This record gives sequence, structure tokens and C-alpha cells, in this order.
Amino acid sequence: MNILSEIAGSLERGEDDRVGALVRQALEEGRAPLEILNQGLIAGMDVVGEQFRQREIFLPDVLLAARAMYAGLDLLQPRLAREGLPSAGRVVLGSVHGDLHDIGKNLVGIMLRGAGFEVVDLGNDVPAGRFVDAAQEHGASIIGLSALLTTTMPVMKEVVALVRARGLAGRVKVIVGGAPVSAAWAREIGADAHGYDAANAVERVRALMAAGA
Ligand code: B1M
Repeated sequence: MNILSEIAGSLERGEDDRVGALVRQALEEGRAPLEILNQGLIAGMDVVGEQFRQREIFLPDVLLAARAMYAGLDLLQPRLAREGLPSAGRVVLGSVHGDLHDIGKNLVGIMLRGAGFEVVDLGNDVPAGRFVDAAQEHGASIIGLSALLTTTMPVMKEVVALVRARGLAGRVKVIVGGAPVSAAWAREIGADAHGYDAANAVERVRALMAAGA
């Protein structure tokens, strides 16, 4: 078994110490941080999600897996984010109201910072108004919204409507993402972009900035 499969397997079993040790070893062996992230940590979390959906495992198991994910992410973070770059723009980021899932949102934040963006991370369970307040307060031209639950996706629509209601459309652009969120949903609610993963979110944010956000 290669080390990336071992990382995925340990994450599935919620072995946070082992995930940390394996990620450290993989970095020492010269594996690329993105390869470790995608083929190790995210691959393991995908299996956990499927097992949870099939009711083969339960919430405490998912929590252990999330803890193991963070044990690996903490080690990858400095390698994914490069410090000291001139700001490429300011992004307000958060998981929408009702949504406590923050692993994907945090990854998007790490990748954006790595690409030179200033990120104002509002955390999770963030009400629509707070996103727009923060964008105005910090002079951000992008709002990034993450939702992992179909029940919390409508909050994204509220944010887009508030941006319009405050006369900020065009100056503040909204990008949405998260496992249940699609490009079709982004179009339907009038969001400016959809990112399907963290790397794609960076590409889309760059494109929004280039288009005058
Ligand atoms: Co929850 N959960 N969970 N959960 N959980 C899901 C999302 C679920 C699909 C599991 C399942 O049934 N298979 C399901 C949602 C069903 C649905 O709505 N259709 C679900 C459920 C039901 C629940 C609870 C309701 C369970 C319960 O209480 N009965 C509950 C809800 C809590 C709440 O939010 N109010 C709950 C709780 C939890 C935990 C707390 C235990 C834990 C979260 C821990 C944490 O985040 N700190 C958890 C986890 C870990 C998951 C799964 C297994 C994994 C999510 C994850 O972190 N994936 C998930 C199953 C799954 O998605 N396969 C599941 C890894 C992460 C890197 O991917 O977040 O998709 P993801 O982010 C990606 C992309 O989506 C994208 O880039 C990221 C990197 O590639 N992306 C963006 C994300 N945000 C973006 C923003 C962008 C652009 C791209 O632009 C701004």
C-alpha cells in the first residue's frame, strides 16, 4: 500500500496521530502537498462521507475523521500557503448560517492566501447580513460562501439578494461552493461564480478580479 492510501485509510479510521505522522513522512519523502491533500486526506474523507450516507458509520466516527483531517491539514497548511506576497485582493469567506462544516471552507481560505489574497474568515454558521457587513467594513470585492447541506444553500441566495439590495452588485462579487452546490445553482441564484474545489475557487476568484471586481 502506498503512503497516500495509508493516509486515506488512517483518516477513515479517525487515527489523528497516525495521520499526522504519515503526512509528515510523506512530506519528508518529497510528496507534493496537493497530492497528499487530494489523494490522501480528501480521498479518505470521501470514503467517510459515503459510509456515513450508507449508515455504515455514525456521527462520532465522522467527527473523529474530521479531527484526523485537521491533524493532516495543520501540517500541510504552511506548505500550501505562501506568506509575504503582495495582496491580490480581499475576500470575505465563511460557511453560511446553519452550516457547521468548515473543512472545505478552510481549504479554500488556505489556497486563496497561498495565491496572495487577503482572507477575512468569518468562520461557520454565518448569517447573510454578516457577509455583506464584513465586505463593506473591510472593503472586500469578493464574498466566498460555502455550504455542505442542501438545507443551508438558500442562505446563499439571501446573500446575493442583500448585495443587490445594498447597491453593491458589480463592486462586490459572490462565489459559491461546497459539495451540494453546482454551477447551475450559482446561475439560478445570480451568484457571479461557482468553484468546484479549492484550486478552482482560486481560479474563479482570480477571473472575477481580472473582470473588475
Ligand atoms: Co456532515 N454532512 N453533517 N458533518 N459531513 C455531509 C455534508 C453529508 C453529505 C454526509 C452524508 O450524508 N453523506 C450530509 C449532508 C446531506 C445533505 O444536506 N444533502 C451531512 C449531514 C446530514 C450532517 C448533519 C446534519 C448530521 C447530523 O447531525 N445528523 C450535521 C449537520 C451539522 C451542521 O452543519 N449544522 C453534520 C455534521 C458533520 C460533522 C460536524 C460531524 C463534520 C463536519 C466537521 C467540520 O467541518 N469541522 C461532518 C463531515 C466531516 C461531513 C462529510 C463526511 C465530509 C465533509 C468534508 O469536510 N469534506 C460530508 C460528506 C461529504 O461531503 N462527502 C458530510 C472534505 C472537504 C475537503 O470537502 O467540504 O466538500 P468539501 O469542500 C470542497 C468542495 O466542496 C469545495 O472545495 C473544497 C475542497 O475541495 N468547496 C468550495 C467548499 N466550499 C467552497 C467554497 C467555494 C468554492 C469551493 O467558494 C467560496
